Amino acid sequence: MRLSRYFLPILRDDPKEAEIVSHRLMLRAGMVRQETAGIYSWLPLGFDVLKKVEQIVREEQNRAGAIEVLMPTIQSADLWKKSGRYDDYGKEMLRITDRHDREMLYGPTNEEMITDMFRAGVQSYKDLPRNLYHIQWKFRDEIRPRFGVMRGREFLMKDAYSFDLDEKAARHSYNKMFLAYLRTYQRMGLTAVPMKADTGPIGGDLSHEFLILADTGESEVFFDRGYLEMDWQASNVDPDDVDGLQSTIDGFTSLYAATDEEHDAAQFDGRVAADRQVTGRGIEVGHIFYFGTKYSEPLGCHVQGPDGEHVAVHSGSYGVGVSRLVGAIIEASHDENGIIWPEPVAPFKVGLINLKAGDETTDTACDALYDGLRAAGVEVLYDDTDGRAGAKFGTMDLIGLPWQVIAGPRGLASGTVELKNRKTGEREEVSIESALNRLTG
Ligand code: 5CA
Repeated sequence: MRLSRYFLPILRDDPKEAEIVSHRLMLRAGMVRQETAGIYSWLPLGFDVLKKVEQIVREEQNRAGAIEVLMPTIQSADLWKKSGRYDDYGKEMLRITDRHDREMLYGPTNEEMITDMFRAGVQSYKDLPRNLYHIQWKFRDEIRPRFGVMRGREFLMKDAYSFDLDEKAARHSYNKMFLAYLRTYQRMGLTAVPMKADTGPIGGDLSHEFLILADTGESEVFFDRGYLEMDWQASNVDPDDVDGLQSTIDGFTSLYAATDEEHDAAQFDGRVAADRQVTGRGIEVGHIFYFGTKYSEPLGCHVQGPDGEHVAVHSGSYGVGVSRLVGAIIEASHDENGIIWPEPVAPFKVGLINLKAGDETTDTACDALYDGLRAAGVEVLYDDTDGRAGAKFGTMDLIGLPWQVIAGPRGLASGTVELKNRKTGEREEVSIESALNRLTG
């Protein structure tokens, strides 16, 4: 992409409404625009990251055996009245009346709808287990939307729902999602710590939140340092091995980890040596629940069991805050100059800076780099504008692409360009060919 043809409305100054760094950087880097309280447009740079985050979530859900569907954003109130949550949800639910005076709502979550969909589509225990998910916009009329996309009113969530014959099978489905979550966050460069959680309005008796450490997080967290040392990708447990997976998950959850809601200071001190205690703040990037038959009973989601009896299916729901993750990744990865994207979610891998647009040698070298990178499938943002060098450097650092290639007449006179790593700040003078080799290898 040539910057001269892109839409990147950079802000020079810090927007005063932004209280936390990710919100400030997302506005300054032209990633999002607030349309009204807690509701954002995603501009090209932000939308690109959102799609990459979404795709990692999707791949790990599919790997865990979940099947993608797409449910609507607008729901009828009827099912919510059956489950009893139409009143429970209170003012957080955006209620709408259609032209026939029918009560509708903008979905804050989809337990009711998916349970009804599943009920209509299955008859027998042979149709179990299943896990269906979608990635769809939600609306919650939060009292205090704040921190940009971190606590929005409209936000993108991945929500998966598992259906099983009994509690043991449902726990296995829960464990599969647990593992998928750890892999998902790690692929985005995040260390997410699983913590036992309160189930709130979703209900149920087994629940974990996944939190990443950040000073601006909304929850206070207390956990064993061991969580920061675990490598979730390395766990090669067979996800279909029920007992093997359970013991892997037991291992992951054996160390102390709790948010302020569940924290027990005496246990923390008893179980975790002082030099291994981590306390701080965390951002909740996912939340999983096992709630048994809470929705299948009132909504009549039964199957015929092996002995011909009718049994209510056991369910869980599994949420990932997809749009929140974009802000959370920035909270975890930035410096005083701007964002530092982990490569798997970077909007472009390379930022190519032409220091003297219009100069024939520099243009030719940049074109060769641009074409060479694109031919190898590398995403590159080419700053081909005639701006000042200082402003160009500032913009590239702000938008945080992992690599910068800086080409100007001085270096090119001796056949070199500068290769800069955004994260480490390391710079190297290399030939055009070796820059291409390094970035396409
Ligand atoms: N039905 C369940 C699981 S599918 C559910 O709704 N869980 S939740 O309420 O915990 O939300 C799931 C995830 O969505 C949260 O972990 C959080 O990362 C994200 N989320 C929740 N509320 C917001 C919000 N207002 N803005 C941005 N992300 C949010």
